[in-house]
Amino acid sequence: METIDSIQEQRQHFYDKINPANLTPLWEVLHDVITKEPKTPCLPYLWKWSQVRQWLLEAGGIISAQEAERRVLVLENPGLRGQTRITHSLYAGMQLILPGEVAPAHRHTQSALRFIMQGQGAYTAVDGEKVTMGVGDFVITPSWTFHDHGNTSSEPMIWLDGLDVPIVELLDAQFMEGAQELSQQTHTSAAVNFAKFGNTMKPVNYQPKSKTSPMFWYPYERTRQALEELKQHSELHPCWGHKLQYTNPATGGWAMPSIATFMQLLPAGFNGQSYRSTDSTVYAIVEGAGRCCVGDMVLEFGPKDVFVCPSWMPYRLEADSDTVLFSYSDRPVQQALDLWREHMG
Ligand code: 1HN
Repeated sequence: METIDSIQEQRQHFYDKINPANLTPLWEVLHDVITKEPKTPCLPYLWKWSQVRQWLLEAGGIISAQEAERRVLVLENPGLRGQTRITHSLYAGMQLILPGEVAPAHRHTQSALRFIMQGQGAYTAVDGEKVTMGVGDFVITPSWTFHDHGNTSSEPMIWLDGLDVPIVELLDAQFMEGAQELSQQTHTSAAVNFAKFGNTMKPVNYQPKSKTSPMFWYPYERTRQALEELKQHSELHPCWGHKLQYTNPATGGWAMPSIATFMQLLPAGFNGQSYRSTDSTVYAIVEGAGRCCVGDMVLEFGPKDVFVCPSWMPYRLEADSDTVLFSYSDRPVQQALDLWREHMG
């Protein structure tokens, strides 16, 4: 009769035999790979603005934007250290440009968003169009478009970068190149772009060049006005308050093909119900203060703090004063693959 030990031995012998041929038995790993629910290494965490800002300005004293190419402190998830990412699928970093500096022009297949945290008047040039950025503005750098940044103002400029770096890495579709010139010659300003696409209209002969929104500058003032209007006259959602998604005005779909972006308002005293979704989400506070109760953690937030909620972990939002939150996630990718789920309560 075969004993359990001898069966194990026989199996191990078999595994050892097939191993050099790069074969492995699925049944030994099946339930580690196909889990009942999302099993993310991503952990909840909050980065305090005062601390990040201080260290970023300190970095400004030890390396120039030009030498660094991009002077950025990566917000690395504590569960994903060494992997240059804030969630399993998305990157986040805080970038500093000092007065007079330029970050040289380059392009890559990774898509980027900028969300402005501090300063007014620095610019980013995207494919020859110049965007002057202010606090709360959301700016897009589509895949494979040349972009450079410069600060012609007298104040340091800091913004949050969000990129789909880990998604592009997973797909082994990374390409990057520098431009001939340090800074691009700009031929038009984002105000023209906004006139074309920012008023629920579009040029009559518009032909999309890519899946990314042709409007790549979403000024805060307009978004804030819309949220204020909703606060006065619209019903509050029990989980997310008043929440809008940024859209591609030509399609009504997401502004970026790989990253969903949102802005929401939680009125003072908001005590949100529990919510979870499969898209791990990065939040940046624009105005106000409150807390996010996520898993067994309470993340107390104030203006310009950044925090992350992992996939499928229930969380609740509370606001002490009127609070405006920008957020981004990989929801468009999950929806394109019919994977996205949410659950309330
Ligand atoms: C990048 O190009 C920028 O253009 C910022 O400002 C952060 C992180 C990874 C890869 C490329 C930028 C980046 C990046």
